[in-house]
Amino acid sequence: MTDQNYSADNIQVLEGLEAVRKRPGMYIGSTDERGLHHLLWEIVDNSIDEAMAGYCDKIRITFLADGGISVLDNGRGIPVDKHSKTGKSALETVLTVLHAGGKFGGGGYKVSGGLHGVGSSVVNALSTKLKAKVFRDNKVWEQSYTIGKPDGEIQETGTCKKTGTEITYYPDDTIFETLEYNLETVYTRIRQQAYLTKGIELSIVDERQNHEKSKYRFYFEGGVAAYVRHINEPKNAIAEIVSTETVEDDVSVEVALQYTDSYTDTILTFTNNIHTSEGGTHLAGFRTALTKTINAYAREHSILKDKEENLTADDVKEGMTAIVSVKVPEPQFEGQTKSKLGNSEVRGIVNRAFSKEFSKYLEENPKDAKLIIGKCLLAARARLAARAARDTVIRKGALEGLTLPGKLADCSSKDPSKSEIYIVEGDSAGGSAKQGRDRDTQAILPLKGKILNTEQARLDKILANKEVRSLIVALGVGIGEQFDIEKLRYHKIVVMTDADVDGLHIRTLIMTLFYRYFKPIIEGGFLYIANPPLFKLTKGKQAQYAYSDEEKDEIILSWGGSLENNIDEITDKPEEIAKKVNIGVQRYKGLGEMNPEQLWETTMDPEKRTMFHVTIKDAEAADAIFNTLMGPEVPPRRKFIQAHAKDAETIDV
Ligand code: 0RA
Repeated sequence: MTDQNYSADNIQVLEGLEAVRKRPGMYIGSTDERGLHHLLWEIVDNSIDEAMAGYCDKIRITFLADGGISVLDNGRGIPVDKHSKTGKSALETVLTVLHAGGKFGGGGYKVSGGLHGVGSSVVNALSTKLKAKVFRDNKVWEQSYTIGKPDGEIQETGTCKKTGTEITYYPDDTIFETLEYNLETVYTRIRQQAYLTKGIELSIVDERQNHEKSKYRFYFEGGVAAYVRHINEPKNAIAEIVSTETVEDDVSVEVALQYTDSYTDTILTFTNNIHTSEGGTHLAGFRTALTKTINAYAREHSILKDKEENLTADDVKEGMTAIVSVKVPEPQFEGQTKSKLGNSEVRGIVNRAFSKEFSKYLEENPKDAKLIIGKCLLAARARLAARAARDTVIRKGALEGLTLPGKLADCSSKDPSKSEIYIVEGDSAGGSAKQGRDRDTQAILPLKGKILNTEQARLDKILANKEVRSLIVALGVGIGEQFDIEKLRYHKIVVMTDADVDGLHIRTLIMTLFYRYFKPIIEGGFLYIANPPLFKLTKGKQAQYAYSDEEKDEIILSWGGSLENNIDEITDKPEEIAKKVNIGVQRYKGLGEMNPEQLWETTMDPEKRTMFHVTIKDAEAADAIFNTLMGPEVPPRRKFIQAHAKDAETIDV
């Protein structure tokens, strides 16, 4: 080594550190809570790499009382002897040179690309202080750093029997917006890592001040199968967990899968323990294998008849939970967030490995096979029925021939910006609304209250419903490919339903319908919810409407208060006051109880009314509620309605 080399090396290091501190986001994504956690993942990932290479089975993360975070493993210990060329130890190189991590991987699996694997040097650069301790060759070695620069040479500080590495760092508060680690976030990530690396024990110790002291240990003998069991805990499994573990051409493949009676699927894919949220070749290989194997089995056992179509990839994944975890020596990450695996050889490897194991499983477990395929067939039938239903509505021109529905009481204005349509629940409320409205600008379309009663109705069926088709025709925008927001006939679409469970039902249905098929209408701000009163209060000739329980009580108190002298006893209970001073309290159970004038005055008069503007977020929430309402099990649905009926009256405003 020459001096020249050494100083050139050092200059590089200093420039590297500076670059990281200047643009931390480039290296760790952000400097908020996420970025702060990223530091920990960087350090822990190195220990996990050591575990994946087979040299380490325990990792402990400690949140120290003094604000530091320490990560200790029982691996081989990062080498501390000086490299002949650079004059630096592997330890110092790993901690000071950008992207140095992989070079010392010594085989093993090392991750590259994306934000992962940028290396411990980035953590060092973004920490006010970092201390490394290495247990190796019966000796303890220590070196400390300040803002990424070594405080001095590495020191031998004692003897020991164990091997391992301990990194303790103190995130820089001038870089990070917060220094508070979120234990839940840490648990989730660490639990996942424990599932993905069989036999590894990860523990998390919290010694922080102002925190409850805690220690958690994560260890899962079962690997990815245990992960599937964990995810399926709240669900109803219909078959056993299938799992495979193979190695081909240095690519290791672990797959675990289990079917449940749910309609949604959860497929998580990992490459070298990193969640590949955009999927990639491992996912493609898995899905091909799954579809092919199930179809082959179903044909062979005549469950699928000759003339029947093959099950699609979507049919076979309904209700499935699967983990696909591959370890690839040189992963290529692609995609927008670099979380899509690109290695093409992995597709075939996963496909072969899983096909073989899965067909063996089906042959050996005919009962499970029957249940699984039965479930897939059901999904296929629903898909075909949905397509047929959708075709009847969406088919080109299907709506064109239709004239405006007879039930629609249209407004005389043809200017959409001045026109409103009230979608009203039930014919009787529709009648009041028709009489009470401003005919120039307000159209009324009554919808039958019971359109949503079909058990397990899919939205496609609802689309084929006559009532709903009337609505679509009335709006004028078409649907599917023909949708054209420019043709919208009303710039205010107001959903006016009763304040009860049925009303909530219809409102949820309409919001979901718009969310899924007419999103631009919501985005354009054209969808509203009417706000009818809940009470009418009368006292002599005075009358006032209340739109909430609180408002009703306020009115009673104010009226009662002004007549205080007439009350013998002092009370602040609104019901008692109402009785004592002869206030009439009429609760409106439905819109139908209001006469046309009342409906106009309280709910429809643009000068006086209040309405809730529906945002995409509201509609998204409605969509989620819709899924629960339309779910297969009746009891949870009922429970949900009971639990939320009251909230829903107020939250989605
Ligand atoms: C390269 C070589 C060797 C160990 C490690 C890396 C290593 C790195 C980290 C990072 C955190 N914990 C770690 N443990 C080990 C040792 C090579 C040998 O002993 O032959």
